[in-house]
Amino acid sequence: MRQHHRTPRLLGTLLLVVAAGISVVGAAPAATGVPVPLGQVVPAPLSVEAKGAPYRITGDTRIRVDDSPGARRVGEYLADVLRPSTGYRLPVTTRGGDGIRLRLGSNSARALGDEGYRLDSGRSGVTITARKAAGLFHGVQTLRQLLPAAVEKRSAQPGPWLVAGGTVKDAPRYGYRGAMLDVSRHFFTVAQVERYIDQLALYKINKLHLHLSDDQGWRIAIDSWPRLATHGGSTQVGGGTGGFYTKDQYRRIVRYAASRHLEVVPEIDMPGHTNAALASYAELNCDGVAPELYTGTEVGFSSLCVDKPVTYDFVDDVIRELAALTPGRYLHIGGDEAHSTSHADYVAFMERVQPVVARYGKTVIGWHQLTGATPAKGALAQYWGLDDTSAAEKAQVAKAARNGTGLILSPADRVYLDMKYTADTPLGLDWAGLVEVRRSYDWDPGAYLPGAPASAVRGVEAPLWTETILNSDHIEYMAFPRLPGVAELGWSPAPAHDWDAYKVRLAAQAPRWEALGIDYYRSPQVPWPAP
Ligand code: TNX
Repeated sequence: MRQHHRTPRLLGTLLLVVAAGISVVGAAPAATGVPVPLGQVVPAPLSVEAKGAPYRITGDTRIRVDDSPGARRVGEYLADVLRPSTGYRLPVTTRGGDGIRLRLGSNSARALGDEGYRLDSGRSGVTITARKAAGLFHGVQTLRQLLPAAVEKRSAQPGPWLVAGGTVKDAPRYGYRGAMLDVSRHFFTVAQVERYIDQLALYKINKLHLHLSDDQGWRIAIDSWPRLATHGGSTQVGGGTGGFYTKDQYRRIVRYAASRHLEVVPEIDMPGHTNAALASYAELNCDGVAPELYTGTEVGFSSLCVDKPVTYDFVDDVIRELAALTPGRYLHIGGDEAHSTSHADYVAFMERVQPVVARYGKTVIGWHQLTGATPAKGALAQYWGLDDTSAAEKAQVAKAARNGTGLILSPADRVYLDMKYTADTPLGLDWAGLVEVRRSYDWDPGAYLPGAPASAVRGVEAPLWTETILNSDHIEYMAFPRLPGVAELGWSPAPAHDWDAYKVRLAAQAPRWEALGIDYYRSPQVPWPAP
């Protein structure tokens, strides 16, 4: 079965996978002799050609990696996924031969870029080829989805473990495919963050944005201002004990994310959303009086004191220490809902703070209100408006985009994972409206913001604000099934976008989530298999 035509120039040609969903009916057969169809993957790959006999993983299978640390690490990761459920030894070796092969840097992979890969499957093996370890890692996520859902279980399952024959060529539409977790409104432990990272990796998300400070809590240790964490981190929404990451814990999150090929984007929200900092140090307040800690959910009442020199000592210290902990390119400085800062003060503040980020070697990201000031050269603006955000506000963002500011799209009435699905959703908020699964998927990032050039769009991000989110079950119920759709918007070529095909591929993911213990919302819009 041929699902599309061979494309002469892979990356230049946006044709492709409308076909990926078409031949797919129903969910993945649970460990029968019928392999998962090659196109039944989320996010939809660039191209899929089903052909020839399947590969069968057996007790003799070896994972054969190139002799490089990056390839070996991906091989060990794959072995960790496959060993418990298959019960096989699956040694990782640099010797050639049949089996699962992970190869770096061949000619055919070059065209697929830093995150792309090619997967060839046939009787003698599965070969994943990529230019970089990140591509091998994404190829391994595809391989996981091509195996029966039971492969995700942590105890031995019967199999058989077949991978359909053929070729997948794949590369992302956007380089920025993010998810944000608000660890300020409610604090989440390192283990909870790592669990979410694993779920994001499954869908080829490559940025984890951590909202590390807000009115309700400061969550990262800063040595030069220790009370930020010890006092500012001591509570959360609802009055619980909160918490913060020590520098070592933050480094652990960064390392774990890197092992899943995600880059951490830390955010310190300024000049508003700063009550936790203002409560920790009286001198940061214009009147020199520290407010009480705050455990409610109102926004827009706090501001750093833009006229005070100490404010910029504080900002410099925080950005310097956070930049030193963060190997990634970006540092997010918030800038949203500064309702208690005058416009002139906001502009003056951003003029002074953006160069500090640059001085410590990072690129600024700000919420799109940053476009009301002058975004620094190279800065990215994260758009969180709605369909009915005013034309003037959209025009301001579009104008910045035409002047070179890159855009990350997080429209709140599409991809805010804290919005309720329906009026009955027990968790979440509804200020941006109700966001069912189809609504969150059915839009095009390339054509979303009127007047913004498609080339300004760097990608998409799904934020999860946590005013109502207390634990991993809550995170998962709000993220699944919307998160995989946002991941597909960020990864898959525009012509692959098709709700009717997508909803069938999405439905086929449910047995995987069940095997992984991921709680999810069984939206009536999706043709789920029986549980
Ligand atoms: C708006 S979006 C906020 C957050 C809230 C969120 C709740 C944005 C940049 N700011 O402070 O947590 O709504 O949905």
